[in-house]
Amino acid sequence: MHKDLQKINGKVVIVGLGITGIACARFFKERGIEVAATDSRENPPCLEQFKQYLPDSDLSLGGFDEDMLLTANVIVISPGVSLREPALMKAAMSGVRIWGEIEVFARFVNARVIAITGSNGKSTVTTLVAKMLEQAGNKVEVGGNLGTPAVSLIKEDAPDFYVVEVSSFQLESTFSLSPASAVILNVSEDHMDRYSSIAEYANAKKRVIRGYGDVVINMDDFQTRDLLYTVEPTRKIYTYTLNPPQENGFGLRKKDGQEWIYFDEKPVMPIADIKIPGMHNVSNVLAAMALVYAVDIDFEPMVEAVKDFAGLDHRTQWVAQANGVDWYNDSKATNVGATLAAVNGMGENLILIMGGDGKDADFSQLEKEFEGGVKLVVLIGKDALEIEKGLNGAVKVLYAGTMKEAVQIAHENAVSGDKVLLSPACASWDMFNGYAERGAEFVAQVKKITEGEV
Ligand code: UMA
Ligand code: ADP
Repeated sequence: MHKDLQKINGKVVIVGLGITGIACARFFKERGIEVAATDSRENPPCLEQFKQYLPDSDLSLGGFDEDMLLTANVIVISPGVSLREPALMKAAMSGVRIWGEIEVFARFVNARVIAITGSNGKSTVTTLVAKMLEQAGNKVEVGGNLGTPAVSLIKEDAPDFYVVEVSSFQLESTFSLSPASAVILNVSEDHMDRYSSIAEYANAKKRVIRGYGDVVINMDDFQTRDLLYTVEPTRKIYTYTLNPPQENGFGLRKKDGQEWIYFDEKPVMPIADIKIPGMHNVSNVLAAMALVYAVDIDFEPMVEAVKDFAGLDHRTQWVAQANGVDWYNDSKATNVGATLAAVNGMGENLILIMGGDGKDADFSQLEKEFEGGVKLVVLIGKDALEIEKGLNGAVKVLYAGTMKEAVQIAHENAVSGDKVLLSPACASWDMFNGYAERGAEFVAQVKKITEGEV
């Protein structure tokens, strides 16, 4: 029997019945462990699946069941649930162990792990790393915050690598993960409705580089650059930067009049061969290269994978051109840092559709950054007014009640040479079931309104 199954020696109580909760419930049930579950919601998304796969298990809904939690040998929490929940604090204080799903993954994983966190760029880098490893002939399982819960990636027939995107929510309750290589891509404000400060949020992210593996450091972000001095001297470090590379690092240099990616003194590829737009994506490519270089992948498969990679949907994705106006879907920009990266990469004559659930973010940085390049902001969603306050009169603002109306307003105001960009800087939950639904609705409305136009 696996040593961690022996350690559990009793019941696992799952907290939260979203996709993580159901994956964990099934994981333990399949290994012969007694499972129970509780959720603060009356009707959590995976309730029916739980009833189907675990018909005999205890279930308590509409609040975290303190009594059930106190009977647990191990509690497994979902990322959407904070460790600060009073019922969980009480259980922890009475000695019950609390593991997040990534902690379960870390204990049972049977191959090398590459782990990626950061405020922005995680999904892009995670996907690119997996493609580079596959290009080099490896068998790879990829998931985590990207969409497939990490525990459900674990197969008896082990792959060569697991590549996991991990969020700060997941890292809070993770302590045994020791990735072969790991990175914190960047730290900018997000999830301020969950954390008391950006320092607390950054500290959660820093848990990704615990363990013994190699560490990849972004030298262009002051929050991550400092890791150089805090990582144990026994660990191998690889750096990356949009400036000339450091020793053992990836960076950019001019070669024959073109900007090239270099590793140390070795030219790797011209950045003109990268399909995904913007300098933030060049930074993402450098991060992915450093992560796989650390596990001994050659330059050739790295470069092949980069050249092939057209990017993920909903990330600064070109949608249509009509009447000389280009439309872009960046629905995945769910915080201010992501929207700023997209806006900076797009240049001038921008009409921006923004808004949604702002997660208590500070929108005042937008004022300075939008001046000049952005000609109109169309606001939707719950925190539209907060964004207008943050803009402080720097840009013209119009309000829309729906995505359809927002697209109509953008269409009426756009002239040839303009770009319309959906880059909300907010979560979507107030109006949609996630960023993908929001992006799909935008694309559908754009297609409808530009139909017949050339
Ligand atoms: N919730 C309750 N009561 C509960 C349990 C959850 O109200 O008892 C709420 C949470 O506050 C949250 C929602 O339900 O608003 C979903 O939470 P969850 O933990 O059940 O989420 P899952 O369905 O398991 O999905 C999670 C990640 N969601 C979150 O971290 C909120 C997914 O990331 C991830 O893809 C999935 O696990 C697989 O790992 C989504 C996300 O928004 C895309 N992540 C944040 C981000 O990227 O910024 C961190
Ligand atoms: P995540 O998984 O961290 O949300 P994604 O790769 O899905 O990251 O990209 C989300 C959005 O963040 C993109 O639409 C883009 O606007 C922005 N973005 C991507 N990479 C970066 C980066 N390195 N720095 C800043 N913003 C970025």
